[in-house]
Amino acid sequence: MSTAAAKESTAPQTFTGLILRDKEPENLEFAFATLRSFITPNEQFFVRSHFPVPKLDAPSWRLGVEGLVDRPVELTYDELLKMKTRTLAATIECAGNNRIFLSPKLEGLQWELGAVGTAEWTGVPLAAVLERAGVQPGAVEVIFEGADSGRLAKPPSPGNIHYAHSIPLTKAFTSDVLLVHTMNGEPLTPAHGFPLRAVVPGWYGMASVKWLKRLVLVDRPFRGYFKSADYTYWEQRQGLPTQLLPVTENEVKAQIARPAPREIVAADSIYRMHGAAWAGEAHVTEVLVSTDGGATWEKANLLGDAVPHAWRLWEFHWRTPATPGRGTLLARAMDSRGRVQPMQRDPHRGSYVISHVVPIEVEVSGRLGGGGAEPFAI
Ligand SMILES: Nc1nc2c(c(=O)[nH]1)N[C@H]1C(S)=C(S)[C@@H](COP(=O)(O)O)O[C@H]1N2
Ligand SMILES: [Mo]
Repeated sequence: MSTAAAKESTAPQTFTGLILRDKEPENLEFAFATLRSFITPNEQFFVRSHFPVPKLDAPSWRLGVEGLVDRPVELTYDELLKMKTRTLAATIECAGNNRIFLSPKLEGLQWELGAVGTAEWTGVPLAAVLERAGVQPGAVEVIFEGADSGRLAKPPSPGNIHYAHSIPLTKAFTSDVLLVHTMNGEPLTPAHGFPLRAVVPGWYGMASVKWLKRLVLVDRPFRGYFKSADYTYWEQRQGLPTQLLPVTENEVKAQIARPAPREIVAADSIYRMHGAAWAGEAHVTEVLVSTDGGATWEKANLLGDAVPHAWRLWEFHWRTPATPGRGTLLARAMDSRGRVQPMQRDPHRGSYVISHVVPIEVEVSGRLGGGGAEPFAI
């Protein structure tokens, strides 16, 4: 037999790829129906990039800390790796997740359920880096500037700009905001922000700036493109849209992983439904499931332990109807702040923060046996 004979490989039992939402720049969605564990493997973690991935190499890369600081600092990759690290699990959800469910259709990437994932992030607390530079009293925000850039055509066009976002110092000095170099135990991949990215737990993904280049301390809220022209919504007062506000913290939300939209499930059987729920800076206290289109609700089992800033997996054993036909499944979360996931879309949120309960339509079939997703590890 030839020594060159390649090992025969078989397709894995479960889908491990990503769904392509845009080719250039590459934007990839996690196939949410394949949710099987609390941690999303790196190869399945969604990718959201506005510009092409910048080519950065660790030896020449630097992180600058500038603006209202006592001493501007420049840190190398090796210096950052030597600093004391903190590791935590956090969920990142893109503010455009679920956009495909909106009607009428809105501009932007048509994410279904998978512009969300949970990783174990390791990095240096942002506070430690800010302390090295010494933050001056007048500073109120830190701007994260990415190394990626491009031209945005939509008027009024800012021309060629870098991706940038900011957080207030009150958030920046909380211990969970990290400058991350390691994702699920591996160095960041280029798509996820190598060599260094911010992770801002509890906030929508746009604040977790990848390919960090500079931290800039400023004395008034940053109103750059991605905090004024994009990632904003109209605040309503007395029935008037009074000002454009930036998208910040995650809302409370539950999603159904299985059944998937239009999945065919067996009639007259027990189907193990499962999914995840998250609540940004709060924690999920309850997930309710309706299998009759919202007429009645029952409690789902919350799995594992509550982890701050991370999703909570849940399951529900559904006795499927005896008669074949269309079924509508709903999941609804509540959190420790008393927030209840809304049933209806708030039209004032524009094309972001799509957090209302999304009905999942399934087909109940008399021709199938069994049903439900395999149990998974927490
Ligand atoms: N530099 C930079 N950082 C960025 C972005 C970007 O386009 N450029 N996209 C943001 C958005 S909108 C999201 S949802 C998250 C996605 O992180 P991921 O690609 O690692 O999943 O990165 C954020 N950080
Ligand atoms: Mo995003």
